[in-house]
Amino acid sequence: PDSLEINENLKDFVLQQQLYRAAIKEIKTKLEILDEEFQVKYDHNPIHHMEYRLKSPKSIAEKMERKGLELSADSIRKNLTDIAGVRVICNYLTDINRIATLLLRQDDISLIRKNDYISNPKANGYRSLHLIVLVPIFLAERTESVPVEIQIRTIAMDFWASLEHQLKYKSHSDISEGLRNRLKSCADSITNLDEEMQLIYKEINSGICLDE
Ligand code: 0O2
Repeated sequence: PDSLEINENLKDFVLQQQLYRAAIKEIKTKLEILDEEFQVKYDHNPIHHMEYRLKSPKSIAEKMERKGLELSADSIRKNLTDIAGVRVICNYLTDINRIATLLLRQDDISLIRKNDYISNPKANGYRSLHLIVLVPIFLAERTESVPVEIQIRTIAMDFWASLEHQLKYKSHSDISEGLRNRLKSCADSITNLDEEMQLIYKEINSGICLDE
């Protein structure tokens, strides 16, 4: 490619990155507004914290190759829906659906895919609610619908997923069956923990549980 073409490709790439960053900002603001409303109304924050990431060009290229897709801007735009990622770490189990429902109810948000790994955990024990949504970005000349992957999980689920991800990444060969079983058993303990913390929260907040 000549330098003009490289320049155009680069410009296209930078513009695309800006769109995905804008989409992350929109989702971040929407979620912060919901969280603040809950704080004011019910003295409860459903969101513990959020994390954001733009998929790196290297990860984009690897994923396109893995899926056997052509590495062009057009094909990336059409096929990858997780370039913009927002992770929402909630305090309690019930906060997850509450946040998802309130976000999806908004007029300008449309759901393109939902993977509910909480109702249906993955075989390794991974749990999280994944939503792929489209959010409109208003530019000077046009409006673009931009996909964002939102992963919603509790602090406990996040703890497990972060460590499991690191362990998988660090071990260069496949993890043995024994270790896989132990990781799954940690995931089961975490499920029990989440349920128990939810019950404790509910009792304290409905006044059933009195101080001894
Ligand atoms: P990164 O770096 O976190 O973005 P695909 O995205 O095509 O591979 P699918 O079905 O479209 O698969 O997406 P899925 O399974 O809904 O979500 C994929 C993302 O969820 C992963 O992103 C991880 O962030 C997370 N995830 C899914 N399964 C696991 C798991 O078993 N353990 C952990 N720790 N995280 C998981 P990426 O792209 O793999 O990586």
